[in-house]
Amino acid sequence: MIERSLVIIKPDGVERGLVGEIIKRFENVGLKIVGIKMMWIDKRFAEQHYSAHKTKPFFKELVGFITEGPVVAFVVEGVHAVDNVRRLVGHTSPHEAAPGTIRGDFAHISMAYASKKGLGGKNVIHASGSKKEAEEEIKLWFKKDEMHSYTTVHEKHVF
Ligand code: IDP
Ligand code: MG
Repeated sequence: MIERSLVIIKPDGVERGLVGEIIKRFENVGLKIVGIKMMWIDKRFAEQHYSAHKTKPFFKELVGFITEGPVVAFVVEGVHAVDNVRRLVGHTSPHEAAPGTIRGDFAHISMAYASKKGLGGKNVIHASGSKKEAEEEIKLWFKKDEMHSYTTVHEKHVF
């Protein structure tokens, strides 16, 4: 039941100075950060990360968006981490994301609006969509020696 999930603060989130705000939300619920780094990924890496979306009409714009500035990538660990992280992140389209979620609190655009403008949907953050996706994404983004095992003070009460 203890899972790991990949989170990426996208270039819009980094440029808006939301890194601290966002990380805090995962720490607040007792999820544990086991790896973290800033990266400015290139087109090839972005295409690999979003390979499941290769045939989507917004693929090129999405790759353009995720490579337009540096991102902060981290791996969180905890009980049902994949679902819990998605719950904190909120709906893909910020205009449908509930207040209290990261996308609902820090953005309001819709994917329809982004597509109409010919842009990738700027929704601040990425989170793995399933356990399988999490495993693949963590392998792509993090080397084994970039991840750490340690005990947090929360674990006594949260895990
Ligand atoms: P997710 O990030 O919530 O898992 P996905 O469907 O996997 O959502 O889409 C990946 C990313 O592609 C979204 O986070 C968003 O940035 C972008 N995206 C999704 N749908 C659209 C669209 O219709 N137009 C433009 N960009 C989109
Ligand atoms: Mg997804």
